[in-house]
Amino acid sequence: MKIEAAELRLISLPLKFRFETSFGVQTMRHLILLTLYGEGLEGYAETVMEYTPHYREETIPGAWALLEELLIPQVLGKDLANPEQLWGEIAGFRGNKMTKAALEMAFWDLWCKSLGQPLWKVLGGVRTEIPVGISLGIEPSIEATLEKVGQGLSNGYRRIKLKIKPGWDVKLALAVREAYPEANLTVDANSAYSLNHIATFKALDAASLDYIEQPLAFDDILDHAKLQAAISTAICLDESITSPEDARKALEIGAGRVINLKPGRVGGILASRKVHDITQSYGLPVWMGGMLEAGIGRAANIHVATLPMFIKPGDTSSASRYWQEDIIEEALEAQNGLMPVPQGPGLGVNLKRDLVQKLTEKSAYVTHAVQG
Ligand code: OSB
Ligand code: MG
Repeated sequence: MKIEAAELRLISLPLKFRFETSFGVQTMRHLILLTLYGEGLEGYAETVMEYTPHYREETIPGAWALLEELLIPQVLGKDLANPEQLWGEIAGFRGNKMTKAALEMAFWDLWCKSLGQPLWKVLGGVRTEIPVGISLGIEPSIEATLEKVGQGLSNGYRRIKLKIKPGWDVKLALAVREAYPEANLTVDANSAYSLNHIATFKALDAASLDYIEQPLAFDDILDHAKLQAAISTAICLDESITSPEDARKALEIGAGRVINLKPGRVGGILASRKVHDITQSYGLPVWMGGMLEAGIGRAANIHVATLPMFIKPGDTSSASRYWQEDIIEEALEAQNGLMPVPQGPGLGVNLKRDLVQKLTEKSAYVTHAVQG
């Protein structure tokens, strides 16, 4: 597959809900939509990083420059037999996992389309629908949270994740547990705590949570291991895992017992499969995380979540929860907490071209290969 040209579009989509986490409030989702052209086909990708570096280090302005000036020129005009060969061209560039993952996602879509196969089959997936839950932001009150939890459960979602921050944690979790004794509940701190808060986490044990997601620093595993040894609830790592090696080291030292796998964060789909295989070798589950993806990224997450160890419900809930109108033609909607897997070639989804054109804030067309 020869990549002949690439197009970048900066798009902003208004979220249907105000999404507050310990690191900030989101009301819009910003993304770079990447299209790769080759052999008369189009491969799509959507970036996952935040506009600003509040979750991990990467940013949309940084990703735009890196894609336009370095990554795309590095692969243009080259005949690449598979995604491994794409990595052969870009692996020497360090870091920037989310940006590289976007290039890789578009190549997977293009390549699977050339094979006439859906991505999940090429990856070795085993499911045609995946179990999903929802991630609830920090709401104005416990009463408002209880109402949203109730709605989520009655819509069939299989797990409810509550965002927490210091001062908005134990009371909230215990109140939700009391109201919904049987619900599969988790919390996500997005790195807002330190080991000084061990008492808070010991108190959270009483809420019978399935896991506590990323309590400590975004780049830590050692303190997570200390915390995990001090509490009975499982720790789930999100921000801290940016590669298969991170996953191996974290599980080796007992920094957690579950991984939230976001393909962008670990450097793409090949890396996701490796993280998946590592957790399998430890006999531990993974689940598919989310970054408030629009249709392209949501579809990619669904395909990856068909791998065998994605046992726990993920964050890939119905697109209609997030958007008045998604950027793809297909409706990615869960039924009774199960999200069907698209069956067309590649990602199996098609862009709403008029809408994408209307939403585009800037664009660039890249046709030059790297010099020398
Ligand atoms: O920590 O999992 C997270 C969204 C943006 C950034 C980080 C996170 C999240 C979510 C939402 O929890 C998941 C989703 O609904 O896509
Ligand atoms: Mg998280």
